[in-house]
Amino acid sequence: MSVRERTFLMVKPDGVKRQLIGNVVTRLEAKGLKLVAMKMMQIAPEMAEQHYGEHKGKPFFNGLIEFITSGPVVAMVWEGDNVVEMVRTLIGATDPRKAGPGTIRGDLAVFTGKNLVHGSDSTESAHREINLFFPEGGIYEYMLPVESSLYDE
Ligand code: IDP
Ligand code: MG
Repeated sequence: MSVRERTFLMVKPDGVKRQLIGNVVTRLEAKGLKLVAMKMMQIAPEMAEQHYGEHKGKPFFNGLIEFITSGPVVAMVWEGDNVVEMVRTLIGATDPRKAGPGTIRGDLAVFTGKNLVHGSDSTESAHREINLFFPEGGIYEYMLPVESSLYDE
């Protein structure tokens, strides 16, 4: 059995306003990933700066903080084998013009500053981001009836 992981996925304000929450969730559900936490919220500037701390000082940083705090987002935790890498693959490249067809950004977005979703880039980032967005916990454990059809175990 490979390692069952968790990752943080967020539908950004552009995705909420474009009514693509369901589209994003459907793609991950259809893949066989398990949704274990979800909430709609508006991110405070301090939290946004913490979340995107690695980009502080870059030319797009201020615009990114303004954008990510501009409206509600949907924060989620997904679980599955190698889910961190798998979700990044399903999301596609940061620049939607370079994101492959079949990916969320490749299929649904056209501009880097409005690329619909965020996904953790490593297990360390996932751990940090899940703690930042779900400090109260509220992450559920349950079995999917399809798990025996998804995994060889
Ligand atoms: P990622 O979301 O694919 O992990 P990062 O490089 O971590 O991409 O950048 C975080 C977010 O900052 C991107 O999703 C995008 O919204 C925004 N961003 C990154 N690079 C640029 C840029 O060159 N111009 C404008 N926005 C950018
Ligand atoms: Mg990133």
